Amino acid sequence: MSNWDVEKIRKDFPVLSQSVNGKPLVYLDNGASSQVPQSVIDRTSKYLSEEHSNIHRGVHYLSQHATNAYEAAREKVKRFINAKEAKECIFVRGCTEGVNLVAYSYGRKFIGEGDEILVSQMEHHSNIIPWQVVAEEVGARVVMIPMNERGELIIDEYENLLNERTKMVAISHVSNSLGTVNPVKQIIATAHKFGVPVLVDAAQSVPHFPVDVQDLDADFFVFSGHKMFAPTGSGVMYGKREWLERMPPYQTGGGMIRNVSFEGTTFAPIPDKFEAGTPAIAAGIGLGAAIDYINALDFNAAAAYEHELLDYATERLADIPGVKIVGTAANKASVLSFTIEGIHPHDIGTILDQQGIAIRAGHHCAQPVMQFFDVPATARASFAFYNTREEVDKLADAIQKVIEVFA
Ligand code: C6P
Repeated sequence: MSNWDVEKIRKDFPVLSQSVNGKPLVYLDNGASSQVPQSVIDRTSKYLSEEHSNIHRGVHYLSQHATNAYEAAREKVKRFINAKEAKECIFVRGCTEGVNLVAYSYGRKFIGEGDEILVSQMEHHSNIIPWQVVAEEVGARVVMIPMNERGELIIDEYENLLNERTKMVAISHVSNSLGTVNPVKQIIATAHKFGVPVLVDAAQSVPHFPVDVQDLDADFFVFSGHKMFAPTGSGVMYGKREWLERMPPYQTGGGMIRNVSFEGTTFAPIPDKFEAGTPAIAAGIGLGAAIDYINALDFNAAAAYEHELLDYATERLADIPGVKIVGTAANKASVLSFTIEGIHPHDIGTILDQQGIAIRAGHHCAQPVMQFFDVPATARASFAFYNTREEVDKLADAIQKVIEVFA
C-alpha cells in the first residue's frame, strides 16, 4: 500500500473510535456523509461559543468577526476549486440546492420552448428532477445521455445528441451509485464547441481527489460540505461570473438587494444576489475548516491510497461466489456497489450493521441506474482516506457470513 499513515489520520476523526452493536465501527457510508475531523468540530464550536451572530448586517464586533470568518471560508473555497474569484462561489445548503438554483435561475432565462437539456443516465435524482420540472415549465425536453453495461457514459452518443437546441449539459463528476469517474473535461470541451454550458455535479469528486474548475472549464460546479468532512448545511454552487451576472436570483429576501421600494427592487451584485436570507454560517465556517484540513494533507497521496483500497475491496468481493459488482468502469473512485444473488440489499445492510459495519442499501437516489441494471437496489460500500484494509477484510468476511445465513 502507498505511503499513507492511515492510523494517524483516523485519530483526527472522533466518531471512528466508537463501537456499534458491540463491535468497532467500520464506517463505509462516506458517499452519503463523510465524518468530521476534530479541527472542524473545534472551529464550528468556536464560532458558536465565541463569535455567534448574523453576518453582513451588523456594525458590531461579533457580527464583523462572523462576517470575516464566513468570507474567509469563501476564499478557501475559491482556492480549493481554483475559481478565478471568490465571488463566483455561492454558498448553498448542499449540492441539491446548488443544482436547483442553476436549473431555475439559468433555466427560466435561457431555456425555452423546444430546447433540450442533456442529463446522463447515471445522475443522482437531484441532477435530474430540477431539469425535468424546469423543462416542463418552459416547454423544453430532458434528453438522456446513455451508459454502457460497465456504467461508463457512451461518449459517441453524447456527441451525437448535442445540437443547436441543446441549452445545458448536466453531468456528475463521479457517480454515487457506480463510482464511475466521468471524463468531464472532454465532455465540457465538446459542449463548448456548440456554445453549451455544462453543470458538473461534484458531490462525489471533491472529497476524493483535487479539482480545478478553470482547468475543467466548468460553467457550474456544485458540491456538498457534508461529504467532504464539513457539517451538513454547507455547500457550494460555483458559476462563471459571466453566467452568474446574467442570471436572475433564485430566492429573494434579505441580504440580496441593492434597493427595495414598492415601485421596484434592484439586486445586489454576486455573490449576494444568490444568497437570500441568513445562511448556515456555522456550517460555512466549518466548510472552510474542512478545506484547511484537506490542504494540510497530501491530498494526492490520499487519493492514491483510496484508489488502492477500492481496488483491494473490488478484488476481495469479486472472489466471493454469488456477489456481483454493479459498476465496473475502467476509471472509478471510492464507490463499490454490489448485489448478492437471492438476498435483498436491505437485508445485507441490516446484517452488516449488526457487525458494526455501516454501508448503504437502496437505490441511492439513482433509480434510472437501478432500472438499467435491472435491480431494485444495491448494497454500497463507499470509502474515505481514513478507511483501512482491515476494514475491507471485515466487510468481505461479513458478506461471506450473510451468504451463509441465507444458504
Ligand atoms: N448522495 C448518497 O448516499 P445533498 O443531499 O444535496 O448533499 O447531495 C445530493 C447529491 C447530489 N449528487 C450526487 C452525485 C450525490 O451523491 C448526492 C448525495 C448521497 O449517495 C445521498 S442520496
